[in-house]
Amino acid sequence: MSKNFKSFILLGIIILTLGIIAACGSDENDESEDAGSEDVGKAIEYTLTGIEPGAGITSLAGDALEDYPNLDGYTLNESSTAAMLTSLEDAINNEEPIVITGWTPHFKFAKYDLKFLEDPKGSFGEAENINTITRLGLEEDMPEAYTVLDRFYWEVEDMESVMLMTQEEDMSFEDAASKWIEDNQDRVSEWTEGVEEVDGVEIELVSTPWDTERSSTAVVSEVLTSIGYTVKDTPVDPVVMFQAVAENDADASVAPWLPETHGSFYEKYEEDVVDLGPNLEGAKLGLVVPTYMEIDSIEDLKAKE
Ligand code: PBE
Repeated sequence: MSKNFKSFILLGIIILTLGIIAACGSDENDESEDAGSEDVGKAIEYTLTGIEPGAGITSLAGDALEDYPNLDGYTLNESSTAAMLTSLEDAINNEEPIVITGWTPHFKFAKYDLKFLEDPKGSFGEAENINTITRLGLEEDMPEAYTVLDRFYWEVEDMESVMLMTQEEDMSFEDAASKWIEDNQDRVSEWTEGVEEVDGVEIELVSTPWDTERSSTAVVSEVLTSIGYTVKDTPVDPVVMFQAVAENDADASVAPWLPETHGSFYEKYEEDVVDLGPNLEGAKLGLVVPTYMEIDSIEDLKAKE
């Protein structure tokens, strides 16, 4: 066989092989593109990974299941925030699809690459705030505490920095709050300026168990303690929090998420609490997925067949 002929055959084989590889490759691509949104529902077994049954976001996710016809037949797996975070981490480690009920501020957005799914029907609301509420009569009974609570206002980044200290430096919320106060003396002194000290008066705060509220309540508790209050803080379910303030079992809370998350509880007790407005603006909640998932909107979740 001539050398040229051998080269010719070899070239032929190479071209053929490349052709086959290219064909296989493009087939695979086509399939995975389809799988991108078509199989997400199936792959997650038509289940959204939720958190505690008593959370406001759990009832909003329930609304979303009603609002979106494509979510007909999907279920919300209610468990706990810790269980949701474990499932999220497992899914991310295996690059598997997962849809969680998620919110920010929360460290999961710093730790993982996540995105909110667009919510064209607005089931999860739009701009969400965290408000301060007090019981009726607190202004007359404890004017010093009322003034501090009324002035308490901070930014998303402030709350995040407290939460991050507890995560990354393994600090307690109390220690992280003290550190934040130490680093933000000017801000804190604006809240306490001109407020007279009290002598051990007891004040009862009520809050919820999530990191956001552990952070804010720890900061406010420490500031109230610094002007002489003896502060008691009880974390409870959101509905119980509103009830406690409305029924004078607690003096105040810096934990209500409004207008949407705890809106239905707020409406129930609105007449019996004093709403001091937002202590933080720019919270958000919705359905959240890892960025490697191709879907962008709740409407991209394919209906169960
Ligand atoms: N959260 C965090 C709570 C409030 C704070 C959004 C999980 C909820 O849904 O009630």
